[in-house]
Amino acid sequence: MTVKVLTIKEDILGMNKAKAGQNRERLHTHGILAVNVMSSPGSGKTSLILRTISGVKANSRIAVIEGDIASQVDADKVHEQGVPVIQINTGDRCHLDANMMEKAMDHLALGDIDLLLIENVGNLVCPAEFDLGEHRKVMILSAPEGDDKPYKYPLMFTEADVVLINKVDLLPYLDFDLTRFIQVVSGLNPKARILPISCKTGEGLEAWLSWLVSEMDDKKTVSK
Ligand SMILES: Nc1nc2c(ncn2[C@@H]2O[C@H](COP(=O)(O)OP(=O)(O)O)[C@@H](O)[C@H]2O)c(=O)[nH]1
Ligand SMILES: [Mg+2]
Ligand SMILES: [Zn+2]
Repeated sequence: MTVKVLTIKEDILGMNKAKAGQNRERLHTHGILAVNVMSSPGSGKTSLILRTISGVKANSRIAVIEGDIASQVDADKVHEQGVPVIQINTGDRCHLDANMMEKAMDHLALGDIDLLLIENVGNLVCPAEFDLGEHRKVMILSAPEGDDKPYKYPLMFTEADVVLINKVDLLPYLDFDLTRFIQVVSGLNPKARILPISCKTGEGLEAWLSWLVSEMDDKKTVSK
């Protein structure tokens, strides 16, 4: 019985991977950079997306896919910024998958998008396992969550291209050891870019935005 369950899980991930490949191909055709933003609930995914929209919308066409178990509160905030947004309600699922991503893409004018930001369901566990067809994975760990999370949720940290440490404006009130955290994450994932930010004060966001713009430029060059 146990072996059967493992087989099913492998099949699900295998099928997801195949669909993710199709999504990536479709994004590539349109020269779109897709970024999957993952974190626990409340770490600052929506805040980062809103900051990113104001940082790049003058020069780039953005669209957003919002993943939540229920509600459209985050999508409403993005919509207020005049950016196309699709809300996926996952119901009983605690992560987005490539099928959901495909359905959301069906409702977007892909020819009019340079950057597709995807806010995954708030969860530090399984979103890291499901490829959506995105090009880059970004994870946010907010300082109040504690500096021990890379030990407890290593996959999320090893999969991420960028690890953003959000809410650094709160560091004076916390026991979060920034130096140790950066050392541990670098040990797990030497390629990850690790950037301390505050979506409240704007600290560190320039480095994040310049990484994103350079990724978009690379994508455009590759798609030509
Ligand atoms: N102090 C502080 N609060 C923040 C920061 N970023 C987000 N928040 C707050 O954290 C809460 C959750 O943020 P949200 O972006 O909705 O998180 P999400 O659930 O990951 O999308 C909100 O009350 C935000 O105002 C930050 O850098 N500093
Ligand atoms: Mg949110
Ligand atoms: Zn899940």
